[in-house]
Amino acid sequence: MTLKNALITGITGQDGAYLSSLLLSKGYGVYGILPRRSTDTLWRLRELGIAGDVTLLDGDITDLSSLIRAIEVSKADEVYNLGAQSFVGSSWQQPLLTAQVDGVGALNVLEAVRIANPKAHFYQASTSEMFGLIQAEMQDEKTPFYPRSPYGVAKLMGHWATVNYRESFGIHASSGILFNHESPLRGIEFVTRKVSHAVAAIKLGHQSELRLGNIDAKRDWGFAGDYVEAMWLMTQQPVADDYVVATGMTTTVRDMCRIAFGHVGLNIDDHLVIDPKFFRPAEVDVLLGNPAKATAALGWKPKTSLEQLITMMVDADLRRSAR
Ligand code: NAP
Ligand code: F7E
Repeated sequence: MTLKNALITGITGQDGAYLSSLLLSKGYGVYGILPRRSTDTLWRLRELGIAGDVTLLDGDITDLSSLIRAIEVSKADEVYNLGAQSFVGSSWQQPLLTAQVDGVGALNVLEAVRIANPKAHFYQASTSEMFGLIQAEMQDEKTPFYPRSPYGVAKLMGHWATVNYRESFGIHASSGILFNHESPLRGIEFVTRKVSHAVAAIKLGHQSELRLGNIDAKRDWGFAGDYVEAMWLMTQQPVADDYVVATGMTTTVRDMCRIAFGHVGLNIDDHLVIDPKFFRPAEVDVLLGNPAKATAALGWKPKTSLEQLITMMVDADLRRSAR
């Protein structure tokens, strides 16, 4: 018998897979929205061995009626809105789609909750990209936002819609302002996975160089498996609120690369090529989060160091490439 039911948008993404695994381990019935795609998107759920344990419902966060139906069918007690066009780089090429999915999409999910089950607890996947051009050396829940990409702008709408539905309708709606989190299930277009994949391929002799853009950018990187625990903890609180989830450490892309290359005994200078193609129209130079509120109120702390994370990713890509 399942204790509670959860509905996850973005269930086929990195966080959707780890969150599903966490909720299944807690005895939840896990349902996910599956947007229509012409290619197979279930590889992450398969890699975690849980593809057969979740129930997938046709739907899209740009389609309100599919969301209402999904909340009704799943009888969801908790709704996690992780669905997004999440690649910052693409958001300059597809700003309107990004706004529809990441901004209006979040509003659609909130509306579906309000219409179909206003008692459900709601989680919104907000992001450190909302801080953009940082207004404080260390960013926390009180730091003013200054997004630097169409992605950051769209996510700000989702964030404020969450706050507004909490204040307007009393919905238990929390916004997790999560800093970058990575894993072996990260999409190949994001820099950590691009690096781990390339390092494995170079080590195995399948390629010789890695082309990157701005390696001076600094990010506060954590492990996705740790971060989905914070999402769940937010929806368990008696009162909904917003929380920064981060490690409190920041590292340049260059130093992250050094960890990856060093792990397999390669020298970064022999393989790294700077390619202007990967520079962005406006950059977020540095992000550094302060997770003190999440630690105090939720008892959440990151468990995985950057070294552990990057070596885990390189090892996973070595195994995949060897296969
Ligand atoms: P991800 O791997 O890119 O996953 C995004 C998910 O959203 C995929 O399952 C994707 O499905 C789905 N999706 C895209 N368009 C959709 C639509 N119109 N309707 C329904 N689903 C749709 O992203 P992630 O890293 O797991 O991140 C999860 C969430 O957290 C995202 O909202 C992201 O913006 C946010 N976030 C991520 C980070 C991070 O560092 N990872 C940090 C802060 C916030 P398809 O694969 O079929 O397109
Ligand atoms: O870039 C620099 C790039 O694409 C990190 C998403 O999950 O986290 C993610 O957004 C940094 C940037 O992540 C390359 O310019 C250099 O400064 O891995 P990324 P992101 O843009 O920080 C936030 C919190 C989210 O919410 C997003 O959904 O690395 N960089 N050279 C590069 N980045 C990429 N992708 N590729 C390069 O070749």
